[in-house]
Amino acid sequence: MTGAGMSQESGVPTFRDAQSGLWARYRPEELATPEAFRRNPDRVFGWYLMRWAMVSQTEPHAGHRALAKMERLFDSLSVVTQNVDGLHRRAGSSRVIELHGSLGSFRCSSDGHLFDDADLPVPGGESWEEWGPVAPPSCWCGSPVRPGVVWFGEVLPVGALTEAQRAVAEAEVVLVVGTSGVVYPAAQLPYLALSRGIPVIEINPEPTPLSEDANWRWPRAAGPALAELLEYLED
Ligand code: BV8
Repeated sequence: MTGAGMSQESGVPTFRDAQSGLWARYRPEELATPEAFRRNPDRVFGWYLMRWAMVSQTEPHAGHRALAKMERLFDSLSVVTQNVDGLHRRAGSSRVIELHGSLGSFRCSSDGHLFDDADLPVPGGESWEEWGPVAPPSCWCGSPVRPGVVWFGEVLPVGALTEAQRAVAEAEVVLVVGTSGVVYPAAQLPYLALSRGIPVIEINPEPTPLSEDANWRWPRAAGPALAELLEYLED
């Protein structure tokens, strides 16, 4: 199970890192909600377009690649991620459960059908750091296009959550990598494993609410920890 800390070494700011540039004045929780989109669609849509452009320029790191290689060592390894940056798939993982959707899947805010990202507006300005609010394009039905992510106050995709719960409940071991464990219902998943006596290992340089309950805490960054684990497993 991974969180935003899994992508930190790829240069993607974690969800609770201070926002940078123009966005420094907003907390993510103030932008990642349906109310924020209704109230100020240009500001919210601009933030997601900037984030999509940013992650499109990043690369998976050794930790993402190690998880993809572990999938070939263990045919039942699944990656349950809270991240919306698509880096696990780009690293080669195929069994990826995206609990909170994906930055790269823009969709109609009414009937949810996907919007071709080739038709997305490309704001002016030299680079995405200078991008500000951008008016969302309209779907052919007239509704504004929205990012294909799960906002705070929205339910998670039922299939993804059910699949994640099954993967955790049937696991032999659960690695929890790079999450502060404050966002529910995702944060509940390690406790589902613990309630079944399934060992939970936390990989995170900082302690979290899970640290006391996990069977083992490895205070390391995701990249070196997962690369070292892969080396050990391949021996
Ligand atoms: C819902 C997409 C039903 C958008 C995101 C109890 C039950 C159910 C719901 C709730 C509940 N209590 C409260 C709620 C409501 C809410 C919630 O959990 N709020 C929190 C803030 C208290 N939950 C919801 O709204 C969910 N919906 O439950 O629906 C419902 C409906 C209505 C009313 C009630 C219930 C939907 C939540 C999904 C929100 N969308 N993302 C977007 O990205 O813009 S969540 C967002 O936070 C990201 O996905 C992010 O991944 C996620 C969690 O954050 P983390 O991944 O943990 O990242 P964070 O920055 O916090 O931490 C990084 C960690 O990495 C740190 O620990 C750091 O030490 C570590 N780290 C740093 N560097 C490294 C590292 N680790 C390893 N290596 C490194 N190099």
